[in-house]
Amino acid sequence: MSSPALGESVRRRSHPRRVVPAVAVIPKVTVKAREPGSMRGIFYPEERPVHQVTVDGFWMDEHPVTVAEYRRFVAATGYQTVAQRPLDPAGYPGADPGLLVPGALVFQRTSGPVDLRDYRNWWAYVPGADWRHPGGPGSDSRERHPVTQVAYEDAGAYAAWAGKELPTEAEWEYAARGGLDRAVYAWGDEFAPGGRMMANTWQGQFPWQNLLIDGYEGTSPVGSFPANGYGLFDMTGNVWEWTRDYFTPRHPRAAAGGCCAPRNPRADMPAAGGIPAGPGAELPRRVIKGGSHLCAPSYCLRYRPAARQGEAIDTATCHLGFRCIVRGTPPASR
Ligand SMILES: [Ca+2]
Repeated sequence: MSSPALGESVRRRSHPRRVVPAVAVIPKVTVKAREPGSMRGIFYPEERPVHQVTVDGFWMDEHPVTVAEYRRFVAATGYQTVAQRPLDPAGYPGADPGLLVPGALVFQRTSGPVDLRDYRNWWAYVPGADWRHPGGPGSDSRERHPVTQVAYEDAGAYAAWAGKELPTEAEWEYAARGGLDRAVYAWGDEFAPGGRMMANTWQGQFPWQNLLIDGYEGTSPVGSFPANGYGLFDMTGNVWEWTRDYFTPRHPRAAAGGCCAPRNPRADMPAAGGIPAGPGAELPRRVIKGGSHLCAPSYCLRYRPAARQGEAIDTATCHLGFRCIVRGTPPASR
């Protein structure tokens, strides 16, 4: 994982720290609970077991980092994202040389139902796709939308420059719950209370029928849907968000007990079972949270605080972004 070293190099250049507004004072020493909503049949194995942890207070960006904010970082540092760099053929034995060019994964809506077991039916590696052109060359990156096509390293580099950090999974999930203990969604137990859409997800049959009941295909401007109880926008849907924790197929069993909740847990060691990356090598996966505009109940009901997924650290896609936190002393001039 190269983000700490990269972060240091960015910091040493003494660029001014640009900090976006951070709201949401999370009370100190709070206990959160994971409740995967099993009573409603909403439960994926990787969310188990339900357990409690304690997290200290922190400040969190009120919305995912936007394209405009990422643009300021790149303008100040000259930073080049993973998707903008050439690929090393040694790391991709047997790969089509035509695909070893800078690019990223772009979602392609299909014309009809496809085999949902094969993600290649709707994901395409598009040369030239990057944070400026999330849909590929010629596509635009709208300034108030979450930045996408950023790998884990790219998120860490921004956070270091901004004088912030990426949240742990526990911190992210606590913040997403907005004070609602054990609710299925970040706003309660009902997906669309009173018929009101609360987040940018996918309605219809994935990946071919997007009914657009929420008004958006693809990403939406940050803040387009109601904030949660902590004043945080887009903790659900729109884009998945990187956290700093390595992915494990389930939560630690030892944490399932009723006492002695671990304090500020973090997964600092990669688990076995990463993504193959060359002979004898694996790419570790980090936890991503929140779900995205591509999450549909028919395929991926993961727009819930408890839901989680592992993503290879070098992956950049059009539905994955991040936001930052500040631990300790609240920021004075955010
Ligand atoms: Ca949508």
